[in-house]
Amino acid sequence: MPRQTIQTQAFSDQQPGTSGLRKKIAVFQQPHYLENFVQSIFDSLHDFAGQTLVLGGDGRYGNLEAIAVILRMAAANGFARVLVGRDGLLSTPAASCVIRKHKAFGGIILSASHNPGGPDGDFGIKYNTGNGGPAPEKITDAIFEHSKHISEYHISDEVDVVLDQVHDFRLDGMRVSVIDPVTDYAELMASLFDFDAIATLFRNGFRMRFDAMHAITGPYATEILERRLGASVGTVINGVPLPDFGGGHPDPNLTYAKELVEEMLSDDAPDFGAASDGDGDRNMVLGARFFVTPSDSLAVLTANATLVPGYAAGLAGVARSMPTSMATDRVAAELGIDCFETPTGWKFFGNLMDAGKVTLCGEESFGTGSRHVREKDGLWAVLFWLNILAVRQQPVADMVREHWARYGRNFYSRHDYEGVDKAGADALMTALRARLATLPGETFGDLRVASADDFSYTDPVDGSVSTGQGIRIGFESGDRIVFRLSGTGTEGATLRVYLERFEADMQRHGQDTQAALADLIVLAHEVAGIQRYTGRDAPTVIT
Ligand code: VG1
Ligand code: CO
Repeated sequence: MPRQTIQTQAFSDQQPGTSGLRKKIAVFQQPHYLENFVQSIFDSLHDFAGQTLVLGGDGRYGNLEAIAVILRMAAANGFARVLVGRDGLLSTPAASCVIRKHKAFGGIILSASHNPGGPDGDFGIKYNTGNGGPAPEKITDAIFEHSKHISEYHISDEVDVVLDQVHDFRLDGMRVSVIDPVTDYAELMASLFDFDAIATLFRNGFRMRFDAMHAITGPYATEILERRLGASVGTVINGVPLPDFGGGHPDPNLTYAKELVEEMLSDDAPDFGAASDGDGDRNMVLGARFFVTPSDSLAVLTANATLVPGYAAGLAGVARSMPTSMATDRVAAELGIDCFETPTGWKFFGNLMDAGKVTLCGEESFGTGSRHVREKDGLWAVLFWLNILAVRQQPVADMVREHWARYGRNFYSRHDYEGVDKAGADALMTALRARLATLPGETFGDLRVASADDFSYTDPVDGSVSTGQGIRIGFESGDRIVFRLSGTGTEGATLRVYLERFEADMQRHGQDTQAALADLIVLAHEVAGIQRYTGRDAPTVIT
């Protein structure tokens, strides 16, 4: 067989505990860098000879070149078959779907999610296991260990890789099946949602805008929304995946999805708007002149799940990440189902789903998902909303206001301080941690601290413990402030401050969110010394 074993020197700098590698593309372009990481993945897996691997990415700069290298390495390492998306494309949730449907051994997804792409942008790679979900810490830690000691990798010399058409070919004895990236995923969606009801909604004049932000969801949204559900052509904007995402930042929030937000706030706004991120696992939804916070979105989906065919039998339970607002908790309590609170990041939900403990889960960062795959799923959430809207025949804003009237409203906002000095951000967290024991009982204006801790989570399924997951300060009023540092940024540090206030009084539901949280925002600055440690007096992004 024409293959080589290349001598290499380890220099992978993956952070232990993170589910993949996310770096500037220039870092990935160093000789042997990608190869080292891929070989470290393969070296961490057992008994995959003769098995199938799934492979695809979000189409960003460097995607196709990396796919070709990984195919050659998969062949040289003994995989029997690779399922790869046409043009090297697969959204993160579609990769999860394909792994599960075809009972693959695992999958490699190339993406840095919402981080910018292009020659100066970021690149990323992650491994998902046979359940379709992100590799658990056991595997990511093994990958990290291997990457520190790796001395050689295996790669085939065959370079004939044709990915622009659906077909099968042989690469050094390994079968490569180029699949349509959308088909399996679209079928799964059709099995969960009432496509006829949604199609009728569109036929009756319901208007929607979906901003794919020149990232991976364009082909998925165009096929499902426009072709299968009959939404008018042009419903999907920025629908062609571009290597640099058109110079944009494919993070579906009020700052970066500007074009969509402007239209949705205008007088002539469509009935429904949505956007997705770089790799298609997150979503933002809006009604006409109405923004739905991701935390409220999870609560609304939970409350209305039985209106959707795939969830008509009810939910086993729900889960939210710790910084996500507690709106869903009250819905779960009323439904009499469990609501789990997990650390930030999707992998914690996977165990709960595999064990059948939860059906829906979500994060405040626009990530929502369910047991249908083992990743969060942007377009799935959009279809869930459409299905509910088709049944309830109500504007988005009315539906959410009704929800608040029934369950109360959680005013909620996340303030991000992006690209701050790492040392300063670390010092801020260290200083906060040092005060945890003495904070309870302290008063700030009208607010008295009831509890303060650094969130730690014991997985109810496998008993593993994750510590240092974010500082939460709870007040006697029920208000809450959470501080944590981002684990996904590649420049400096990002401080995230999460603010939450429950409001049962209907009269105050109409209030502006930032105004409703004003005293908590001031307090967050005071208690953490944000300006002192970061030099910033205002956040970069407010959600
Ligand atoms: C952010 C979000 C988190 C999300 C993660 C991955 O992490 O806060 O909720 O799971 O991104 O999202 P962090 O550590 O920067 O706060 V993505 O779309 O990579 O898929
Ligand atoms: Co993402």
